[in-house]
Amino acid sequence: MLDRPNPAAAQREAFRADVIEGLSRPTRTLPSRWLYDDRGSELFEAITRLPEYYPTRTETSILMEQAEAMAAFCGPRVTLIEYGAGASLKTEILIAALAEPAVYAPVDIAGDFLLAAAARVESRFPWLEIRPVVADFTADFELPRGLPALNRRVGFFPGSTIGNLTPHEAVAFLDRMRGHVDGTDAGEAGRAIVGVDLVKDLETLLAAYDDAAGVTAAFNLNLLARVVRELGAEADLDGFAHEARWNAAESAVEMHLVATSAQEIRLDGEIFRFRAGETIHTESSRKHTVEGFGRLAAAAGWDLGEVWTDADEAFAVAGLV
Ligand code: AVJ
Repeated sequence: MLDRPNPAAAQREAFRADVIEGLSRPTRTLPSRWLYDDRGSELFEAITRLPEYYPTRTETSILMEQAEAMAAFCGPRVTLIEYGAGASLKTEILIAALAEPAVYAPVDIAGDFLLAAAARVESRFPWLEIRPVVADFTADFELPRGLPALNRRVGFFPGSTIGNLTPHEAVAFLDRMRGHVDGTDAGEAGRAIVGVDLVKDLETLLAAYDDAAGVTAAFNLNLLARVVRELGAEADLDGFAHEARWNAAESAVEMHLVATSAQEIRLDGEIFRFRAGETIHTESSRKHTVEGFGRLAAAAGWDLGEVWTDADEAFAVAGLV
């Protein structure tokens, strides 16, 4: 029999390598992308509906109010390239306002998820040409040849996912996106629409990542549960607690798993020891100012063309030109 690549096994080994590497560091870290297994994705969906978690509902209301302006910003005959196709509800608000014809190219690493999202969008917008792209948008990737260019390409990156990237990674991402959208047959320069969560009072920020119902805690602890469930590690899940912290130097809300007493995690013959109070850093969610985001965009060759915000300026949707 031929050797076939086994994506599930490859994923598990990548997860194992990240866990061993991350727990071996002096500051223990687990990459936030492992938060999103099926259970984690479900918990994140629940987070977006929490009273304390303002970003999703604020961004959605900005899109609803500004859909016409954003569609005008895209222009006629647009190819909309969405990075990470998990946000189809928000995408549908924008697509509904676009002029016909248009092309929608959702990019996502999870093929099943991508095709399900594409099918949903297709049933609602039969006039739309849909070209799903299976790729890891956090890595360097090329758009497939033959993706229609029509008049203009617009990169769409909602959800404030840009906040999970370091400034260096954010500039690299924005630069790569510019490469994807520039240079169509019609010669129009590309554009982008990016959701950015803004700096605000600490009470609001921390509550958004430490809700009263404990959903964010369950989301964070699920990562350690995965280490036990999928990698066969031994750990006391009750010995770790969720914590949201503000890192002023990085302008980021961080999620940590704090050892509430001395703890050990055993994995593959290694023992990772924690003193009481030691933590595993699981996510950074950077908060920007409009000016600060403008500087990141400028470093990637973009200008801030439009900035759409809510009345409280809690969240911004930036139109890059
Ligand atoms: C999906 C990355 C935008 O950082 O706000 C929500 C993830 N983590 N609560 C965010 C998250 C904890 C979310 N992003």
